[in-house]
Order: sequence, then C-alpha cells, then structure tokens
Amino acid sequence: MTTRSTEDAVRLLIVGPPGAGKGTQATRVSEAYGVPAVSTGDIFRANIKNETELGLKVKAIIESGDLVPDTLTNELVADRLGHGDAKSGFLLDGYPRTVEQVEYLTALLKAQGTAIDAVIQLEVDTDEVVARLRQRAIEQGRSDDTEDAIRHRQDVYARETAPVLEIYEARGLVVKVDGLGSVDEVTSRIEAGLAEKGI
Ligand code: B4P
Repeated sequence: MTTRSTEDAVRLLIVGPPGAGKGTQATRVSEAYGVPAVSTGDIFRANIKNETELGLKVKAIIESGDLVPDTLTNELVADRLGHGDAKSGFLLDGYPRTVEQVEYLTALLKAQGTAIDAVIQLEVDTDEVVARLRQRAIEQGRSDDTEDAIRHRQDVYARETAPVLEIYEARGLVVKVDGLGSVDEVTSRIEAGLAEKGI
C-alpha cells in the first residue's frame, strides 16, 4: 500500500444505492490510494455487535432500513477523521447520506483548511442491487437485509441521498462509474475516472 504525506493527501467519497458495492470497492480503492477506508455502516455494525451504548441506540433503526440520526452520525465521523491516519486522506464509504451531513462535513473540513477532492458515484439499477442484497442475505445473514428493509433502504436512498449527489455534481466533483460487471472491472473504472481528475 502506498503511504501518503499530509501534503499529497487525497480525500474521497464513495456514494451509491445500498448494495451498489460501496464497501467492496472502498476496501480496494483505499489500498490503491494509500488512505484508510472509513465506513459508517461498518462502525455502526461493530458497535451493535459489541453492544455499546451507540450500538443499542442504532440497532432497531438500522434493522428497519432507516438512517441513523444526523447528529449521531456526524459526531462519529468527526471523531474518526480526528485520528492520525486520516490526516493524510481518507475514503468515506456511506457518508454523507443526507444534505445535512454534506453541510456538516463541508464545514468540518473547511475548518481544517481542506475539502473533498472527488466523489465516486457507483451507478447500479434497482433490480440488480435488490438481487445482490438478497444474495448477501443468504450468504451473510445481515439483519438489515430482510425483504422489507431492502426495499425501504432503496426508497430512503432516493429521497435522502440522491440530493447529496446533486450538490457534489454542482461542485464538479462527481466521477460516475458503471457498477455493473465484475468487481475488478468496476475497480478499474474507478481508477480510470479518478485519473481523469488528476487523482
Ligand atoms: P452500509 O453499510 O453503507 O450498507 P450498504 O449500503 O448495504 O452496503 P454497500 O453498498 O457497501 O454494499 P456492499 O459493498 O456490501 O449501511 C448500512 C446501514 O447503516 C444503513 O442502511 C443505515 O441505517 C446506516 N448508516 C450507514 N451510514 C449512515 C449515514 N451516513 N447516515 C445515517 N445512517 C447510516 O455490496 C453489496 C453486495 O453486492 C455484497 O454482497 C457484495 O458481495 C456484492 N457485490 C459487490 N460488488 C459486486 C459486483 N461487481 N457484482 C456482483 N455483486 C457485487
């Protein structure tokens, strides 16, 4: 893995509907660019597993397919990005997911004199993401991959997260990537899209 200095730090987001492959690609892209992948979903799931105070608060929300309240999520991200390894950049997976989270993140980074460099938008149609999540339900048994929660999460994405992409689009930061095909093919498209932006 490449190691980065704070001068050549790269700050990336990966956004897409639930099941688009954000987590899958975040691991690979973070290794390729030498930055930590920070997944809000993974942090919440670890807290639920360890039955922490945060985990107990968010368990039912996540299982229903709703979003965790912005205040809790924002605090968690601010804390994580304060760790030393995030000083030389990061790849945020699954955050921001609401307009309020975008505003919070923008202000947080601005206070540090930094900003997001690019937003990877994984494009996968609803039929395909639903099929992937049904498969994950069989293979991993994740408690938020029930039929009702899968459908509900797609609705929440369309309502709450699609406007997030409009904001970053207006800022000229979005790299649109076709998320269909093999995992390797998608990774190659992401790397090519970032290279076009000089990243
Ligand atoms: P996440 O953990 O972000 O869950 P996700 O959207 O389902 O995952 P992802 O898109 O990463 O899918 P994956 O790579 O696994 O969020 C879970 C919950 O946490 C949310 O519903 C919410 O309640 C809460 N939460 C998280 N962030 C929040 C925030 N900012 N604000 C509020 N609440 C928040 O891929 C899916 C499947 O597809 C896998 O099985 C994978 O193997 C497969 N796959 C991947 N790439 C593939 C490919 N190219 N072809 C075929 N299959 C592929």
